Formats: sequence, C-alpha cells, structure tokens
Amino acid sequence: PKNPLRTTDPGTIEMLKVAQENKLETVFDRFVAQQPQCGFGYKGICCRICLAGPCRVKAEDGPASRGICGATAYTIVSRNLVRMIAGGAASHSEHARHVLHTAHELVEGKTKDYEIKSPEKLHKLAEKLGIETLNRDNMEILGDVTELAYEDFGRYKDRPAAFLDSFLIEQRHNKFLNTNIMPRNIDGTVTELMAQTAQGVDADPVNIIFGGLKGSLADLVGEYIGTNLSDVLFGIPEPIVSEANLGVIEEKMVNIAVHGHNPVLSEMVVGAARELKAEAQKAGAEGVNIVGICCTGNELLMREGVYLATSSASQEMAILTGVLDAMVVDIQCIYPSLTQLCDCYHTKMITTEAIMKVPGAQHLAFNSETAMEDAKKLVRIAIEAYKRRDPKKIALSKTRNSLVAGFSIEALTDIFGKINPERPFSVLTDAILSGQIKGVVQMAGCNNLKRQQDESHVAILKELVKNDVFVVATGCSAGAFAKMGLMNSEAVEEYAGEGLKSFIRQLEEANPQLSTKLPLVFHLGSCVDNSRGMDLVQAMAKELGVDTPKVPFAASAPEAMHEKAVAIGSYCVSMGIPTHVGTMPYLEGSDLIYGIATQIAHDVFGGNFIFEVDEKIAAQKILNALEYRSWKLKI
Ligand code: BF8
Ligand code: SF4
Repeated sequence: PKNPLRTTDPGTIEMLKVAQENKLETVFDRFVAQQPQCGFGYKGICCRICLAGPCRVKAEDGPASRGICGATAYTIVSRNLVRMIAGGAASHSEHARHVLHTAHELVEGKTKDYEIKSPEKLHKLAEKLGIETLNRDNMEILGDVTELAYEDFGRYKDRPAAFLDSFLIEQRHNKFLNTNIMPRNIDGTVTELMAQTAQGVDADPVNIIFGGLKGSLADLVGEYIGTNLSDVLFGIPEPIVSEANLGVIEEKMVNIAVHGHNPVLSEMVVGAARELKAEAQKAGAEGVNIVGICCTGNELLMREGVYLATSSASQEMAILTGVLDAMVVDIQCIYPSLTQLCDCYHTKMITTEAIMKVPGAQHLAFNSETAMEDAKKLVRIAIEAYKRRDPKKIALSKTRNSLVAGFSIEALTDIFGKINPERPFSVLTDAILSGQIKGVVQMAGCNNLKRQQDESHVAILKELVKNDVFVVATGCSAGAFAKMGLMNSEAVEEYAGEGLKSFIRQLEEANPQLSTKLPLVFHLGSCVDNSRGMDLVQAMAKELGVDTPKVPFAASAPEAMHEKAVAIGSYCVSMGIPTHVGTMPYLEGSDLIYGIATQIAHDVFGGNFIFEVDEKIAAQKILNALEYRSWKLKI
C-alpha cells in the first residue's frame, strides 16, 4: 500500500512509531492480521440467522444458490442489512434514553446535579411538540416533554413518533405515511425489525428494505430526543474555539480522556475536574485536563470547548503518550483493546455504564442521582494514577491544531439572521441560487481502516470546498477536520473556492459580535447531532418552498464503519438526500438490493445511495447531484 501505516493523521503517525518501537499491538496491526476478510460476509451472502446455518450463497443457480431454508441472495442480503439498521437505531436510542432518564430524574427531583441550562430551548422544543408553555413552570414543561419522549419509545397507539413528526415538513410527513415507513415508536420498531427478519418470516426484499427504512427513521427519533434534550440540559452550542489532536494531552496536567458518546457523564466530569484542581496541584500537576475522544468529545467540544484528543480509529494512541492518567468510557465505539494497552502503562481504564464493561477495566457505576460524587471519584482515580507515571514511557505528540466549533442550528440561524433576520436560511439558499455556493454537504461518519484513516474525509472535503460547497460535519468526520487543522479560518484562506470564501467572509462581516472568525467546515456536533443536519435541509426546503429532494443538499460518509452509520445513511436517503458512502456495506451479493439502494430509493424518496470508494470520483458525483438540483431549481 502507498501508506503502510494506514493513517494520514499526523498525531496518530507520531504515536504509531511509539507503538512499533515498543512492540505494542494496535488496531492497525489487527486490521492487517484480518486480511483477507471473508468474501461471503463482505458480499452479505452469509446467513447465520438460524442454527441450521451458517449458509452461504455459493452458486448462481441450483440448490447452492440458496440457504437451507431456500432464502435467496436478495433475502439474505436485505435481512443482514436491515439488522444493522436495527442495531444502529438501538444504539442511538439507548444514548437518547439515558439523556431522557436524566431529564426525568431532574423533573422528579431525584438529582440535584443537573439543571435546565437552556430554558429557551425547552420552550421552543415544547412548542414544537404542541406542549403548552404559557404561565407554566419550566419543570412542569420538561415533565410533559419527557413523558412524550417516553411515549415515543414505547407508544402502542397508531400515531407517529412525536420527536420525528413535529420536526418534519409536511411533504416528508406525507411521504413517510404514504409509504408506510413512519415509525410510531422506537422500541417497537426495532423489535418488529428483528421479528420481520427472523428465520421463515419476510423473504420479500422490498418489504424488508422498507422495514429497514422505518427502522432508520426510528433511529432519527432517538437522535432528535438525544440532541434536543442534551441542548436543554447542557446548553445550545454556540461558536467556540478550541484545539484538537493528540498534542492536547499535556505532560504537566492530570489528563483524563472521556470517550464514548453520552454527555450525561462527561459533562459532570468536566465540572468535577474544575472543582478538584487543587487536589491535582497537590499531587504535583498544574490542573486537570479533560480531553475528548469520539462523540462524547464532540459533545464537550461543542458546548464547553473541551479539547478533542482524537477520533475512533486512533483512540488507542491517546494511551501511548504515556501521560494519559485515566480513560473514562461510557458507550459505543470503544475498542475492547484499550485495557490491553492500559496494562502496559499507568493509565486507568474505567467503564461507567451497566451495559458496557470490559474485562480488565475498573467499573464505576455512574448514576444521575449521585452524578457529581461519581464524577469526582473518577477524577480522583486519575489524580492517583498521575502519581504512578513512568517517565521512561512518556512520548508526547506535538500535533495540535486550532479550531472553531459549536454550530447548532440556532447558532447558524443567528449568524444568517444578521443578514436577513426575517428569513435567515434565505441567506444560504440565495447564495446557492445566485451561484455563489453550489450547495450544502453534510459530512459524517466514522473511521474505517479499509481506508487510510482520515484520508477520504479530507480528500472529499478539499474537493468540495474548492468547488464552493458549504460543508457541515459531525462525528469522526468532524473529528478528522478538527485534528487536521481544517476547521479554522486559515483553512478558508487556503482551501475554499472564491465563491465559498466570499460567502464565509460575508457572514463574518455581518457578525462582528463573534469572538472568532468562521471556519472552513461547520461542526454540527456528535453523531446524534446528524439530526441537526435534517433540520438544516428542511429549513432550506421551507425557504425554497419545495420538498427535500429538490434541495441542493447531499451527505457523505467516506469512512463509514458502525451500524449507527448504516442507520444514518438510510434515513438520509429517506429524507430525500443523495448520500455518498465510501466503504461498501455488505450488499454486493445482490444486484437487486444494490439497485434498490442506488436507484429505486430515488424513485420513491428522492434520495439515493452513492457507493464510491474513489475520493475524486465520489466528490464529482456529489457535485453532480448538487448541480443537478440547483439547475432544476432555477428552471
Ligand atoms: O457516533 S462517527 S466511529 S464515534 S459511530 Fe463511532 Fe462512527 Fe465515530 Fe460517534 Ni458516530
Ligand atoms: Fe440458512 Fe435459512 Fe437459517 Fe439463514 S435462515 S441460516 S439461510 S437456513
């Protein structure tokens, strides 16, 4: 391969050398050890849904072209695929459920450690959901909001999930009802999908895929609950400056990485770190440095300006600096291998959630009732570990880049609103209609070592901004840009095309109150905050007076990995968005399913998957999709 390291992230490259010198195994070695990966699995034509299997589609025709029960390639591929969506929806909603429980405990008076940080968001959310706000106490309003959110998890009545329906423009609402994919709840939809795809149930690939799309919308319900309630409890993100990459882990500090997804825990750790500064100083450090990994990092970066240490594929690298004192994890995207590396260092690994334990890690159950107390225990474990650092093992990274994050829809509305207060999003759509910018692309998703880490994110971004596309980003895609120094104003100068540059400068001139210049790519938040992107595309649709399939808006997940990414991609398609994916999902074993994903979906929902591993060609396909839509709008 052109780059045997399989990463393009300079911080990770520094640390990989440390791993190699010390013969420490990392994900990069295990990726190589797994090659070649199974061809049947890759194509999605291995079925192990029942104990008669595993069955593989081994021939074009005859008995070997089907599983023992007679399931054909298209049935097996579609079942496998939508079970991934069910997994994604379950994951995002588990995250949302935790935020919801915390909000509920606050309402019940069971926790004193949380508050309604943004009454403004609470009121807006309640109004959207049809909950009365006039002359009512905030806690009462939050009580009704949480009740409705709980109903969205388990509703049996035939009524669409409120945390989706209230966020949809009319045309999408009707489309989802007419195609029978509007979920009425989350838990029931995930369960139904498992039942639908069990041995001997649905064999019709179209019906299975439509079940999957309903599952993907259930995922979006969870994301809407997660994003909105997090904003209520922890504040609406606003533009904020910070830094990213492994160099933010500093020798003179007690360093705690918060890794995973849920702000409920990590927000408390940030508070506890501030309170326990004196204890850290007593131990010889200058203070406590919280750094984020993956999406919990994005959550804290967006609201608190906490440094982002790294993203998913390079999570192990944080330990190799030799100065990470604790790795505190909640749920999702956490490599079980972390303990293996922690064992070679003084670093303490601590799991905190009942459904997420790793052999070798210490488990400290985190409860919202005792949140601050628990968070302080975590910080103290790190301070103790700090005293046991081995100076011989210290290998600091020099890579850290400045960034600007914090672009919630509210923040974007404020920024655009300085130019047109009545119709903020017309600023964006007018710029598209005038040709100043070509459209909007939401870059999202993970790292996947099938690609060189971050290479595809960066290559596609550069191609898009050079061609005047306004880019928003979430998750590890945003992480890649932050780490690489592409999420700041200098990057606008260096990489933006003339149209995009003038658009961003125009926004800056209209917003002198901002303490920072604007970045090349606008950070929308964590993966659940892809829901913010769905608000954005619909705000643009409203402004243009059209349905979403007519909006010059596309999505791209160049290095998709997690089941959650499969769910997100699928709801983007349902939302009428052309959606590029750069790592192939397991569907090449059925031309029919490939066709449904890339073409039939377009006929029904107006969105479609664009599977393309070559970055240049992918960027061109995304640009073509945007251009076609802008051209249609203008005629
Ligand atoms: O939810 S982008 S690798 S960290 S799944 Fe995971 Fe993928 Fe990163 Fe965030 Ni999202
Ligand atoms: Fe084989 Fe059918 Fe069982 Fe799948 S469900 S493992 S194809 S017998």
